[in-house]
Amino acid sequence: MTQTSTYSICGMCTCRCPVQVDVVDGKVKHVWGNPHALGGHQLCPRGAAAKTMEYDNERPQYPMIRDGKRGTGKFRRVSWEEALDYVAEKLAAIKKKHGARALAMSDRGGPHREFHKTFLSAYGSPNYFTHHATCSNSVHNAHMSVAGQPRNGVAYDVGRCKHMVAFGRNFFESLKTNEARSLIKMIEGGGKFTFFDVRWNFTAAKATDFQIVRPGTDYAIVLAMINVLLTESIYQKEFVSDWVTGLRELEEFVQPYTPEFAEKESGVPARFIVNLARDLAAKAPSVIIHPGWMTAWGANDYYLRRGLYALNALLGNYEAPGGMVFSKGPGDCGVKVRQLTSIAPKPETSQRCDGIGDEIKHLGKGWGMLQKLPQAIISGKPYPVKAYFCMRHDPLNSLPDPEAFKKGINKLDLFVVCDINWSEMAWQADVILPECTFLERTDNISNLKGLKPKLALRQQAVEPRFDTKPRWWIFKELGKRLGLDEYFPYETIDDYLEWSLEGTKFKPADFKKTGVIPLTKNEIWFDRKTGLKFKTPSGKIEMVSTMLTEAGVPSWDAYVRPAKLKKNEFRLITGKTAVHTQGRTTANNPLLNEIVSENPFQIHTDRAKALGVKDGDSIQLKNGTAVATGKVTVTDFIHPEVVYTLHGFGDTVPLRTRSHGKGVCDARLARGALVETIGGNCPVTDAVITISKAK
Ligand SMILES: Nc1nc2c(c(=O)[nH]1)N[C@H]1C(S)=C(S)[C@@H](COP(=O)(O)OP(=O)(O)OC[C@H]3O[C@@H](n4cnc5c(=O)[nH]c(N)nc54)[C@H](O)[C@@H]3O)O[C@H]1N2
Ligand SMILES: Nc1nc2c(c(=O)[nH]1)N[C@H]1C(S)=C(S)[C@@H](COP(=O)(O)OP(=O)(O)OC[C@H]3O[C@@H](n4cnc5c(=O)[nH]c(N)nc54)[C@H](O)[C@@H]3O)O[C@H]1N2
Ligand code: SF4
Ligand SMILES: [Mo]
Repeated sequence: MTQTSTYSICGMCTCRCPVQVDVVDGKVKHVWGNPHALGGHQLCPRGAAAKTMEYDNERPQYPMIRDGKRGTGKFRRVSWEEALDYVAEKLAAIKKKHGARALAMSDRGGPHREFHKTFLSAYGSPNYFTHHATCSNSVHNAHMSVAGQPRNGVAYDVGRCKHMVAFGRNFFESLKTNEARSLIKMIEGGGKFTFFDVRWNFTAAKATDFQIVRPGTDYAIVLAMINVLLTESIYQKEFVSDWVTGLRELEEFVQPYTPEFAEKESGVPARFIVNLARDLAAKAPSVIIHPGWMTAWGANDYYLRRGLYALNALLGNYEAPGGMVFSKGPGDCGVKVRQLTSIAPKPETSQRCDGIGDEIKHLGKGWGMLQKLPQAIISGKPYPVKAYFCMRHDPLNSLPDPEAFKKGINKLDLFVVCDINWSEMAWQADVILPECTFLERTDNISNLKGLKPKLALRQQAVEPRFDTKPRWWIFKELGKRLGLDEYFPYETIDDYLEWSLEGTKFKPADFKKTGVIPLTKNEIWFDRKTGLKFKTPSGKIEMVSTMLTEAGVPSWDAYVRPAKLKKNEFRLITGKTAVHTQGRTTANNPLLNEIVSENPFQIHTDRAKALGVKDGDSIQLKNGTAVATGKVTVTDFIHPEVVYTLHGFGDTVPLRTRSHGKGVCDARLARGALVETIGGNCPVTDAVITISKAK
């Protein structure tokens, strides 16, 4: 018997917890938390189910080319040579006829994008998209406008925080394991945690104070909290005078938004809002108003997130212990890890097909608005888009209204999917390039940013079980076929790692010992008086944003009361369960599917009575032509306007036998929400559906 342990990075979701993979005789025995990193905490249920994912045969096992009508699942097995030649020939022809910008690529974000982003740039296209239109677009863009920093430009010093406030950030189900642990510790140590949601959940259960709010009214609460801090003059004056501009304009804007006004809108008592603001002021700057994570909520979301950052600024918590701290990386430790993207040429044009940078000047180009891609493909405007490379991403399940998205896909000359699963996208693809799993491959070096930055490496633990390949190989091979070899200067992953670490004192073998390379012994703090790095034009936190003013976009917009719902109408709100990842990553996992395999719809007791349904009954859900039948769960602990369900069910791919046909696809019911908003997000929770008792 041979036993080995490899340190790596979990790939069962995007939190990327450091792991230890124990392998016996070439087979994964167990996947644990890496004892040398992040306190050696254990994994969440999904991480622990990585072994089950590895030994599941229900995944694409070799490259395939479509051999029948799109969406019928007719594919023929081909060699990697043939698949890559096919893709490269088509891409070369498309570039010749329409220019390189005719290729769009989307992915799931994160640090392991280097190989495919390099490929896209070297090919010459600016049309790179992430999944963020349905995740963090509005909060990211809001922070860029307020502080000139991306959303993750700051981390949360939860351990030392004295009062954490969150609006619908479901810490204990929508997990980031280390953050959940820190928050529990903080609460156990006497810290306060105030939570607002539209329904009770496990996070509400752990909160010291919890309020159920009317959906879409959080902005009124946030403006009222700002109002209290300013009218009672209990904000952090020294910090604000050093670092915040536009205070007078903000003060004027929030005048009408009193706690009494917010109470009328949200249902949260005015007294609660006043006391909350006062308690935060008393504990500032060791307080955090969490700006949110999956913030693709409503059309007004951008201003809600700007308001949340404004609260943090008034409480002076930037770079304060227990507040929001600047994320430090290798650069702050004098270390430069080389990335292929740094040697890739700039695309032939910077004009994006979604209009960001041209008609939309206030949003960042780095993430894009994928919801606009189908429109660009169909209209050919601003120019033809003919090919789409979908990398570890399943927009047919994660963006609202898959049928509308499919109309765009149907017009493409080439549609390539690289996945480890039979995703909804893979099922529609022209070519499937199956990647090997995270346990079977080594990826590029990633940064664990924070007060004590580290380098981390996902390292191969076992041999691929099928004819699948890692991304570093796939994009090098595609690049070779298109004459782009020079941008992939390696033959093996070890060559690549050597290249990446050249100029540092580290070697790839250094990752073998513990899986991570610490870059500092002590925490790194910037000087709060002189050293804060706000990358706005003024170098300050801007309550009136120079960038927005130049783009003709107001810095603050009036609170708009959510539309009144008719009888039988509900707002469809969705979220995560602790045992699944998003849509298609784990729904078919043998172990996790056994624990949660369906998504009942939760509604309030009074509404259930009015509809004549009781717990466990079947209901019909309708939004335009989208109709579905699901099971109802009745509870007192949800806002009466809301119907809540778990995201990611209603799988249409027959080869996923455990998840196929189970539950209801929320994305299909969110018809009509495939539009842009001021923050670049899809207004996912603005979808209104009609419910009746199923016949
Ligand atoms: N287990 C698990 N963990 C995950 C993930 C996963 O798929 N599974 N995904 C990861 C990813 S990519 C992300 S982005 C994060 C997401 O983490 P979260 O941002 O916490 O996102 P959700 O799970 O969508 O939870 C959103 C919460 O907001 C509430 N909500 C909706 N509308 C409103 C409103 O108008 N007001 C208020 N106050 N609340 C509202 C919902 O009821 C729900 O409880 O989770 C991460 N962690
Ligand atoms: N209605 C509604 N919509 C939502 C949400 C919601 O709560 N409600 N949540 C939103 C959020 S927060 C997010 S982040 C998005 C996520 O949306 P997506 O990014 O589309 O998430 P997944 O469905 O997990 O799809 C990721 C794809 O990557 C594949 N994959 C996993 N691991 C690997 C790998 O190692 N290599 C490769 N090549 N592929 C891999 C999976 O099989 C899956 O097909 O969804 C959003 N959409
Ligand atoms: S939160 Fe869970 S699934 Fe995500 S990386 Fe960590 S252990 Fe893996
Ligand atoms: Mo997300």
